[in-house]
Amino acid sequence: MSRLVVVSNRVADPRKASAAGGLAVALGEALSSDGGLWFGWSGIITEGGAPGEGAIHTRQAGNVRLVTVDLCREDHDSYYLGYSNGVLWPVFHYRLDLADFDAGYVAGYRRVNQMLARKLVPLLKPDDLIWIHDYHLIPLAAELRALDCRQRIGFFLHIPLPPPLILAAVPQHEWLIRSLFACDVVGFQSQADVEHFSSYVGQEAVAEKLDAHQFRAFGRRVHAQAFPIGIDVDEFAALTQTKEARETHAHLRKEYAGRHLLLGVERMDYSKGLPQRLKTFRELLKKYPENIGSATLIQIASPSREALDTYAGLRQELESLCGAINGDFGDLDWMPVRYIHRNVSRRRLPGLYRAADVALVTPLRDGMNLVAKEFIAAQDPDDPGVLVLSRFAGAAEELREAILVNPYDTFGTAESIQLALQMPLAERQRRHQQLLERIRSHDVHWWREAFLSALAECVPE
Ligand code: ADQ
Repeated sequence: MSRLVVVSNRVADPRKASAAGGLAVALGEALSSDGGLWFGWSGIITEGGAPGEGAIHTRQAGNVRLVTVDLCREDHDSYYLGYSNGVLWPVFHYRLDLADFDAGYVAGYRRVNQMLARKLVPLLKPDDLIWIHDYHLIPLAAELRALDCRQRIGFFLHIPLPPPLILAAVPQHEWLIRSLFACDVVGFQSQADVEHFSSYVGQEAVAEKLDAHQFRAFGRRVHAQAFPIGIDVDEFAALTQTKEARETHAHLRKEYAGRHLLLGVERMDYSKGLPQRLKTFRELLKKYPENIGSATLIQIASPSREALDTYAGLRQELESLCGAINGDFGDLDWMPVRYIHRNVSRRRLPGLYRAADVALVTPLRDGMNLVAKEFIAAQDPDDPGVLVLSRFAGAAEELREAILVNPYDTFGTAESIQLALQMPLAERQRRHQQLLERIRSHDVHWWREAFLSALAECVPE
């Protein structure tokens, strides 16, 4: 059997429950079942090191070998902060207004991808399956091929792929998509992403569509398909029974007895629609005053990418929105918003989800959104909470029984939240059962097997 080699920007010990970050959680699940090699950046930034060079570290974590590489400050700032998170992240989330097209970033992005390729090649075995993840590493497959790497290579994009005219705003768009054609399989989160890929390569690269999943362009053939990522449903459901989760659940249910609890959980990121959500919650209190004194929104937004100005600005905006709602509507014995700028431990999170009557998962754009799936898995089937989900999350393609909303429409979304708060038990149960079936049939194991089977079955050119 071929060995699995996973390459991603960050590497985590799969044996330890991960902190925030859907990718780390999902990859840990995928690798620990058969073991393999996990390769990426160590998270260490060295001051004064030479660009394009970095020390390599190796350690064993159960059946997974973790190999990581340090980055010097200059590489980190251009590859990670600059190009990955200052250009690709905003553009791929349709936020051209937030992109910083500094011409210097792409050189660092390319340099780091070249260095990672150079360090990875000597570790490879001839029949390895290489699985590269996410927007930080789009050119890596092409750099590996340039070093004569013949192994099968798959790439999975965790974030959305925007439509061609938005993608074309990135000055290096052609180079990025051409690099994907160095892979054998390219996976996306949703059918919408595949359609954007198909129209881009059709329009810009005059690609030939060979069959449902095969495209030929730039002199190579690639298999492109949607593989919607999932969670480990049984494991997550079991987590609701840990001591910490039960304590959290019991504590919240006691504190909010007779009241409604709404919940939002995410990294603090402008793609997650947090200001719009708070404005919607204000609208809910205004339009449906029966919620005053009886509905509380717990909003957990863990710190993320704070070195970037757009993220620091978002934090200030949220703090001011929360302060204004609490000031205008709060009372001595009730505060409408409890805002927490921290990570919640993974052992407590399921208890929190289970205690909530309504989850607000309302990103402006999201590749998939695992919080939506975790919320479903954590519910008590006899008395489940209701998922209010943005139609712009990749998860909305699958989770049709959620209440789908347009998060830009604060008025309409407030109406939908009111519906969710008043939904009769039988309807909550029916919707939850269908949603649970959906996340079970496309869980993280399905995701891994579907992607790796497509990769193992492809015939390299
Ligand atoms: P993220 O943007 O990080 O992931 P998401 O899919 O929701 O978004 O995953 C977040 C994960 O981190 C979840 O497992 C959640 O439980 C955890 N988490 C988030 N905030 C937390 C907090 N405050 N405390 C504790 N845990 C927290 C990217 C893409 C998504 C895609 C995933 C996986 O942006 O669209 O679904 O990768 O592919």
